[in-house]
Amino acid sequence: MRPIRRQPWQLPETDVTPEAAWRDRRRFLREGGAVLGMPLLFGLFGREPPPPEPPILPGRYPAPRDPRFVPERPPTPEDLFLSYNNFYEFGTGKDIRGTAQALRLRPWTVRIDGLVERELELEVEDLLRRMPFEERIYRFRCVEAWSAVVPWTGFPLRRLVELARPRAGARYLRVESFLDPEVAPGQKQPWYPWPYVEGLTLAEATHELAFVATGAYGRPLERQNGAPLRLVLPWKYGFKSAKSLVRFTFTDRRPRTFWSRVVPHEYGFWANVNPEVPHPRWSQRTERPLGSDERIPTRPFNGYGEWVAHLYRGLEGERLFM
Ligand SMILES: Nc1nc2c(c(=O)[nH]1)N[C@H]1C(S)=C(S)[C@@H](COP(=O)(O)O)O[C@H]1N2
Ligand SMILES: [Mo]
Repeated sequence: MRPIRRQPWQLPETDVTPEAAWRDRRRFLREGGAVLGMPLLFGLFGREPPPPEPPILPGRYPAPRDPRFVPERPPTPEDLFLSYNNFYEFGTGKDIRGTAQALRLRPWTVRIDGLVERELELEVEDLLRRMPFEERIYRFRCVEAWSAVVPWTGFPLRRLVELARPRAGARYLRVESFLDPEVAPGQKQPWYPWPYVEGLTLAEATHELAFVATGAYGRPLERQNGAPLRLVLPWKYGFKSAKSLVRFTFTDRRPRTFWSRVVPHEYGFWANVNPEVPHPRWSQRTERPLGSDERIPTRPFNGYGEWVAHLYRGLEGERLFM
């Protein structure tokens, strides 16, 4: 269904700007810009450009590469990684790079709470300073059947678990993305259960492959890719790798994840990659590497089965693959 067509002088709610910006625009119009036409002007001046922010710990990049993780395919071209994104906070399409620039990375407070020895709240720079950085080139497989090969920089998630010191009853780690509808237009859509939440078992969170990325391609992450820190779980579908995290909670209950709440029969808790288990609306047998038109076979656990298959022994009754 299409909404009634808007008149040119009517703006959608999302374009409402602070008064200061609006006054400047009025002055601009008065001073002769009006001939360009209203819609164009609102498009160009609807948002104040945010002041630039210095990158976070730029001196830590590039980090030494872990030679255990070198996939057979070359990395995805960086410009594609930076411009073809999934980040519903900023829109449902793949072209959210521009919109995502509104995200402010300072202050960025990270909370570690729940069943831990001592709850922590610290600025992202303080957290990252305590972590050893390395580079890992991982395969990345989106549930929509496109894939990438990405040189991430960051640290094993296990290091963060060690810092948190979970108590005996903790069985799951729940992660939460930022919540700020002022900068993230997608979060004004009330039919989504914001903020974005993901979760994994503690056995998964402390597994050698579970990674927290703070950078990619040898420099700090850009906002559209989940700055300042995100998960990377290369054996699971991409939606498990939650972006722009502000909270890590240790709990005894399986977290209700964002996508499992939106479409429970399509996106479950485990979401391990498996070519034999189709999505209800498409096959998962093959994938399209970003930047190519060919389709290549998808592998169980995205090719990381030797590393992770043991995590799921005894769990065969669970819906492990979607
Ligand atoms: N907070 C948040 N994290 C998210 C998403 C999202 O919409 N919001 N999308 C997920 C999906 S479906 C994918 S495929 C990857 C995409 O990561 P990329 O854009 O860096 O390639 O981010 C994941 N993490
Ligand atoms: Mo995805």
